[in-house]
Amino acid sequence: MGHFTRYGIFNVKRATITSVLQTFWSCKHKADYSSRAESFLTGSNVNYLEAQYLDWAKTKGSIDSSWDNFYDSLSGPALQIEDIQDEFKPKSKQDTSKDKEAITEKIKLHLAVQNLIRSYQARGHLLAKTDPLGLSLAASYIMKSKNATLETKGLECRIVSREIGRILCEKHMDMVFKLPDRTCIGGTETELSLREIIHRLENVYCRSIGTEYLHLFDIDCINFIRERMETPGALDKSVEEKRLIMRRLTKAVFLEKYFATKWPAEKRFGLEGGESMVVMLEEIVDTSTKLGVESIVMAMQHRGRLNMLVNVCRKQLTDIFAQFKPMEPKEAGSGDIKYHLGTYIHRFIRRTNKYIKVSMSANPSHLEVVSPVVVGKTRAEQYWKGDNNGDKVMAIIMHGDAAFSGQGVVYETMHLGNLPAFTTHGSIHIVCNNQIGYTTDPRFARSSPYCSDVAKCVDAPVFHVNADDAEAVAHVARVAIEYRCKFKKDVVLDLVCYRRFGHSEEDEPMFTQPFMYKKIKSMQTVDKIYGEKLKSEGIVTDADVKGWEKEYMDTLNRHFELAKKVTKLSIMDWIDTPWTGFFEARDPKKVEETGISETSINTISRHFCKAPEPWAFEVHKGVNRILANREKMVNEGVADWAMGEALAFGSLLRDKIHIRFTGEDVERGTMAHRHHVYHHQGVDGATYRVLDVLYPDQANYALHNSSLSEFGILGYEVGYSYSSPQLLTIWEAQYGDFADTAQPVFDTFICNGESKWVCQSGIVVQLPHGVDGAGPEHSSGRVERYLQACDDDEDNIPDLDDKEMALKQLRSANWIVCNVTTPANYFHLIRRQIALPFRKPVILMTPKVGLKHPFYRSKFSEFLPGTCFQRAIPETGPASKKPECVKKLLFCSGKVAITIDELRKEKKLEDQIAMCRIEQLFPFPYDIVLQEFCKYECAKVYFCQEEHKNQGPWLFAKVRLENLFGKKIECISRPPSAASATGIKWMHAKELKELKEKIIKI
Ligand SMILES: Cc1ncc(C[n+]2csc(CCOP(=O)(O)OP(=O)(O)O)c2C)c(N)n1
Repeated sequence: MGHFTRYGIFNVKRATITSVLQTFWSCKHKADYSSRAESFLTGSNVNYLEAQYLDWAKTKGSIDSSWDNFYDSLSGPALQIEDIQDEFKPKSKQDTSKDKEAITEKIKLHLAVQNLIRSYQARGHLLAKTDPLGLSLAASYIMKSKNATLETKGLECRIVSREIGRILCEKHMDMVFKLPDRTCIGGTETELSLREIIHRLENVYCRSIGTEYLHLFDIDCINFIRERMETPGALDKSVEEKRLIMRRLTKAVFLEKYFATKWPAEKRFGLEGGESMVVMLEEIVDTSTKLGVESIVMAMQHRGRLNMLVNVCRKQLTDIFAQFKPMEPKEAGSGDIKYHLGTYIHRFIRRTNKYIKVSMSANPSHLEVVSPVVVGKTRAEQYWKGDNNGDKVMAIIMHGDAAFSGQGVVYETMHLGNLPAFTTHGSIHIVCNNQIGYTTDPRFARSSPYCSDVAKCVDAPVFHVNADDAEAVAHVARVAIEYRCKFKKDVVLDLVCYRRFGHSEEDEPMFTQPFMYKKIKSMQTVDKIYGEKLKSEGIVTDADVKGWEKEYMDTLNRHFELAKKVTKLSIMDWIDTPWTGFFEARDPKKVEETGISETSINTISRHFCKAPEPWAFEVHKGVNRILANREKMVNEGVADWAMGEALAFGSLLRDKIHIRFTGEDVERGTMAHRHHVYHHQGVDGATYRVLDVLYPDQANYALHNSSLSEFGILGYEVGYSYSSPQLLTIWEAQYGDFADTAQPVFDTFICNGESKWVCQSGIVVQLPHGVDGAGPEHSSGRVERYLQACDDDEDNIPDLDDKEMALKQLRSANWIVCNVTTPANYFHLIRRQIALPFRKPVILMTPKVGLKHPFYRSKFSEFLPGTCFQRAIPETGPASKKPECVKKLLFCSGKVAITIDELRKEKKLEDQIAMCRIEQLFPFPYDIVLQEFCKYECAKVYFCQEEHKNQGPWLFAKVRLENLFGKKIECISRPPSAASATGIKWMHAKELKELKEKIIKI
């Protein structure tokens, strides 16, 4: 057959599109026509085109209009095949075979050039010289994993361009090719020689910057980055900019040198080898002010933190230097080491004449735990500023390379980026990639060429940059901030640097990385490298550089002298989120009323049991049943757990307290007891949010189901809770034990954040808890863990005659641990969080069976003014009437109270067994407990729990009770166990039977 055009003119009027396309397809095999047409009409494309044609024929406008011409021509009177032929196809029908070959060759070359350009865009980063040490190349990683020998010169190039050496070779280098639309390397030129194309692509993609962006879903994002990277001259800097970069480098390098000279043996995790991070941050801060950002919330790891505090956050040098000497602290608390402390400042940016607030969050040693915290904080600040799109407030999170690739919480943080209730509208992540984690090489620490690969699963671009090329560093910083502000999406900057010294200043890196450190010893500092460059360009003189160095050294010396005069350490000076005016405006000795008026109870409870109008909103029948039950309870003046909660939330919202409540499935409630959001049964996605429409001018109720992440979400909510005292933040675990996967947040923020950094949080953590036959992992909220972290001294019983004892206990506690058994007590506890003149985290064991159990009910009278949170609930039944007859006094906490109560009723032992429920386990209610102990003089005293003996509150309560009573007490519990509960029904029943027998044994 030969040539494509031999099929001549097709009349396709009555033919189906398939037959036309299939004819093309068969031609493809017979004919020798362009490979472009070939790829256009592949078998699968034929199917696609047919389907699309049918759509188009049915409804014009149903597909993109760019297809109109094509299909018009197919369905027109006659189709000229030539019309849809490749643009490279000659029109003449008398082509010779020589012509054809030439044309084919030309097409092949053009396509190869197009592919080549795309190859560089997609994979150029693999060849980028981002490692200042020149020891590693991303391409080598891939070569190694393919078992190829790296020494095979030029082989790495094939990873990037598969065309060079195969289709394109030296003889084509001076041929001129038309540039496709999808590149900006030409600038105003539309065609370039192959040599020039490669040269420009190498410059853009394979020098100091490795850009990963073609994986992005949004073509606008791709085009934006392409344009910022490829446009000729994009990386050029003005003289002013260059001089500014030089000055910034001088400061960064000289500060580290100063530390090293003055305190050579002091741990500070110096930035040496990565000092251009200061240039990166400064460029971001400057540019962000131009783009409307008013506040940057930052977090970072240890590496170079002091330098960032000084040169970016503008913390007073005096304060930093003073931290190097031992000083008595002004405030109580443990404080923290200098490279964990936070700060905030309102900075004036000269380049833009604008102010910006920059804060650095205090963070613990556990790497990356601060990441979710800081995004939560950012979101909260956006909320308070009414910044719904993240125009004004932005997060910057800095990471180490080993931690960024190793810690799962990085993903748990980044995956929140696009969730409506959690997004911060794009964060900037900066990896201080010194290519080592303590003593471990990346090749033993991750399974991917880059430490930043987690970014790919959240659709974020990554810019790898050689830290020794300061201008490239400034350039990617600017592109990143512009990208974030335009698209409101995460972006990652991977600053590839090295660590000039050991992990800390005490370490000898030659022990473990001799080869790398031999190379490092030969490296010049980045200010020297850049200084030489600028001198050779005639932009600075030696005198300029020396002048800047001297100027900065003078400043350092001046502050060094001032620091000598500082005699006391004030942790307050390092606070990162001040609550201006809150403490001053409150009476420190007063807890506000937690009870609410009858009218409020009425309004909230009636609203909570009312469905929306049926004509407007169709709720599920089951919800209607629940509401009917609620209404019945309201008519009886009784509240269950859900109602107690609604009364607490509703009244706080009325009082303008913003509530944020998240966790897995919290909107309905895991056990389907809450139902704060109804779903329209006939309209997809339509919801009715019950407590959002309670009072016309109420505060915002941010109730949101969260992703299935405990570590990430709890960290986030802790960050949110730091933002303001006029806020109730609650995180609820699906089952209490799931909080285990968020353990670092408890250990490093919630339980000791105030002690380390004087930053208070009123977060409430709700942990469904109870041994009720649900198996090992759905039973226990592991209250023993939280009790073990309480910071009181069990040998030190407070002054029980002091009327302010309870408040003083609370004030000095690191957190509050409760297991409450009545809806009214839950209500008062929640409201007390706001009524206190300070903020404390609450760890609350919440009920499961109790949610619907009649024992867990309260009368409305228990919510009225004058009522308050009961730290312990003494016996009020028959036993209390004749205390001298009581044989057994059981102290307990939580759901076991139901078992005790039911049993003694059943066995008619109500007058012989007294029960005191300890609702607030920490701080321990010594006063109430002692009163009960004294009241039942003849009774034998036990602590009773349903948990296994080595778990639950027993061990915590035991020492306190024994110290208080001055005698030993016994425990009634399940036997010790490794698991928190059995998963075998038979075993559960047996254990329960034995527990019950012990309870009623007189
Ligand atoms: C969760 C956690 N695991 C381990 C450590 C101990 N540790 C502190 S720094 C460090 C190395 C971190 O390497 P990288 O993230 O690359 O940061 P670099 O110190 O190199 O700047 C390790 C293992 C820690 N602080 N936190």
